[in-house]
Amino acid sequence: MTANPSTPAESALVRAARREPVPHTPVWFMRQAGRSLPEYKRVREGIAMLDSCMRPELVAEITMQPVRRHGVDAAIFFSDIVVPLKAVGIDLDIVAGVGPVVAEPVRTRADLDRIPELTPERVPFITEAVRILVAELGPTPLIGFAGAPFTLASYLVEGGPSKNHEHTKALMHGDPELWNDLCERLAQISGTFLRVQAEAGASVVQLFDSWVGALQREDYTRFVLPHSKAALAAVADLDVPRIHFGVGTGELLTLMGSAGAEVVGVDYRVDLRDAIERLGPQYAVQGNLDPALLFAPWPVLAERIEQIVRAGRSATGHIFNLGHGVLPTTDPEVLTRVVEHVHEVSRRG
Ligand code: 1CP
Repeated sequence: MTANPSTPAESALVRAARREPVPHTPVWFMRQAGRSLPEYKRVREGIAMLDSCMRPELVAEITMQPVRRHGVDAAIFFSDIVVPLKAVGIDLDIVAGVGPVVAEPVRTRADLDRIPELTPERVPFITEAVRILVAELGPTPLIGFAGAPFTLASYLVEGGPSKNHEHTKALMHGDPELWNDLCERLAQISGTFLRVQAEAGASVVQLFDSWVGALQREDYTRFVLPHSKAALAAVADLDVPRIHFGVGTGELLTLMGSAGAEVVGVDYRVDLRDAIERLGPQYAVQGNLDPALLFAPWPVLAERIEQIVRAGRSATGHIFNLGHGVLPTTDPEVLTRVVEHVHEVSRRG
C-alpha cells in the first residue's frame, strides 16, 4: 500500500476494486465529466455531442477536466453508451435536453438483422483517445465503460428515453427468442467496446445497466443476466477490475454481482450497509451518496459522507461515488469539497 502510487495498478481505486488495503477511500463521480463544468461547456460550444465523442483530443481534454479540478481518484472516459451503436451504423442522435433518440426503433427480426457486430476497426477514435489519456494521466486510473445489453436494448426498442420501458418489456415477454438474439448482439457490441478501451490502457471498466431496476429478479435472471455476463466476460482475461452498476437495483444486487463483476455499484436508495450485507465479502462496493444531497447545507452533506465512508469500512473494498450521476446544476465547488472530505475522513481511520 502506498500513498503515492507510480502506476494505476497501485492506485487506491484499483486496489479497492481488488479488495486490497488502501491509504484512503478512493472517490470519483459518475457523470463527473461534462455538464456541471463551465470549462466543459466552453470546449463543447458548437460541437454536437456525438461528434465530440469522435474527436480524440477533445475527448481527452474533457476527460481530464474533472481530474484537474476535483482531484478525483479516477478519470471516466468521456463518451456515451450509444457511441458503439452509432459506430455499427445505427441511425441515432443525442438530442440536447432529451438524450439518445433512435431514428427507427428496433422491434422486428429484420430490424435486428440490420445491426452488425462491432469490430475494433469501427472505433479507432476510441483507441486513440484512450492512449492519449493514459499517457497524460500517469498513475491515475482511467475507467472505460459501456452500456449493458438491457439498457442499450431499451433505447433501441423504445426509440429513445423511456419511463416505463413498455415496448422493451412487450418484446422481452412476447418474443423471447428475438429478445435473446438482440441482447446477444448487444452483448457482443458492449463487450467489444469494453475490450477496446481496456486493451488501449483503461485500468478499470464499468458496465452501466442504468434502467434494469425496472425488472424483478426472475425476469432479470432469465432475460438479462446471461447477456450482461457475456459482456463482462469479454474482458475477463485482461486483469481489469469490472464495476457493474444500475439504478434502483437494491433487489438485484447479488444477481448483478453474479454477472461477473468484482465491484457492484449501489444506488442511493439502498443503505450501503444493507448492500454490503446482501453482497457478502466477495465483492467490493461502489457508492452511494444521493446526488441531490450535493445541494444540501454542508454540515448535512459532510455527515452523510462520513456515514458512507464508515459504512464502506465494513466492505472488503469501497469506492466512494454518487448513487447515480452528477446533476447538471450541481455546484462544481461542492464536488471538490466532497473529494477532500472523503480523503480526509478515510485517512483519519
Ligand atoms: O463523466 C461522465 O460520466 C461522462 C461520460 C458519459 C457517460 C459515462 C456520458 C456523456 N454518458 C455516459 C453514460 C450514459 N449515457 C448512461 C449511463 C449512465 C447513467 O445512467 O447516467 C446513460 C443511460 C446514457 C444515455 C444518455 N446520454 C442520457 C440519458 C437519457 C435518459 O434516458 O434519461 C443522456 C442525457 C445522454 C447524453 C449525454 N451523455 C454524456 C453527456 C455529457 C450527455 C449530455 C449531452 C450534451 O451535453 O448535449
